[in-house]
Amino acid sequence: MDVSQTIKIDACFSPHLYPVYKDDESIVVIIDVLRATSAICTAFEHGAVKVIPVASIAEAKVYKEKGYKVGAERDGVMVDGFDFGNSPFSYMGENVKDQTIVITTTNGTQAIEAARKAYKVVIGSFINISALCDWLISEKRPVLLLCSGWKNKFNLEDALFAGAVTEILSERSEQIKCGDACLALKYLYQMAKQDPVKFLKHSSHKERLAKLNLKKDIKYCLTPDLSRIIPVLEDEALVSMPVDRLAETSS
Ligand code: 3SL
Repeated sequence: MDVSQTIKIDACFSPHLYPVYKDDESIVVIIDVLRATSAICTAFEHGAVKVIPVASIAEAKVYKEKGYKVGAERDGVMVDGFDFGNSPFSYMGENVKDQTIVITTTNGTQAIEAARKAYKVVIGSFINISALCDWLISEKRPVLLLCSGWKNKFNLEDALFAGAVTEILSERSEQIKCGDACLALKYLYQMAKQDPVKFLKHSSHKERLAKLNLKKDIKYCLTPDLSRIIPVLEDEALVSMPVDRLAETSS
C-alpha cells in the first residue's frame, strides 16, 4: 500500500449495515463496548490463548459438549447451561488462563460473524483503545469501525468509542480522511469526552445493564487502557496479536 496516500476511515452503525460499508481493503474493528469486546480483551489480558466467537447458542452448545468452557449471553443475561455470561469479571483468573474459550453474545459475536471475511478483523474497546490506535496508525490501511449496536439498531456507547478512535487517529495523522459517519461520531465524542459516563447516563443499554445490577461492569468497560493486547481473528478464533506486529509507541 502506498504510504503517501490518504487513509480512509469510516464507521458502520450496525452489523445490518455492514454489507453497505464493507470492502476488500479495510481493517474492521469490532466494537461492543458494553460488554462483549471489553470481555474479550479482558480474557486475553488474563491469559486466554484463544477465544472462539460463535453467533448462535446451537453452535455454542456443540463446543460445550466437546468440553470447552463457553460464555453465552442473551439480552444481558447468562444463558443456562453455560460456564459464564458476558461480564468481563468472568473472564479473569483460572476461568481463562491458558484456555481456549468460546463465546456467543446478543450483538458482539454477530458483528464478528458479519465481518468474518474482511481483510483483517480486530477487537476494540476502551480497555485497549491506545494500543489499538497505535497499531491502526502503523498499519496505514483503510479502517472500518463496526459498531455492534443493539439488535441491529444504533447504540450510543459503541458510537462514542468509534468517535474516540476517529478523534485519536485524526490527531495522530494528517493523512486520515473520514467518511461522514465517523465524522459525525467524532463530533459526538467531542461533546461527550469531558465525562463519557455522564453522557451515557440515559443510553438504552447502560440503563438495561444498570437494571440487571451491572454498574460495576459498566464502570470497568468505560475505563481506558487496562490492556495493550489487540485480539485479532485468525481463521475461526481470536488470538492475541503477536508482539512483533504491535506498534511500539504509546499515545
Ligand atoms: O450483545 C452483546 O454482545 C453484549 O455485549 C450485550 S450485554 O452487555 O452482555 O448485555
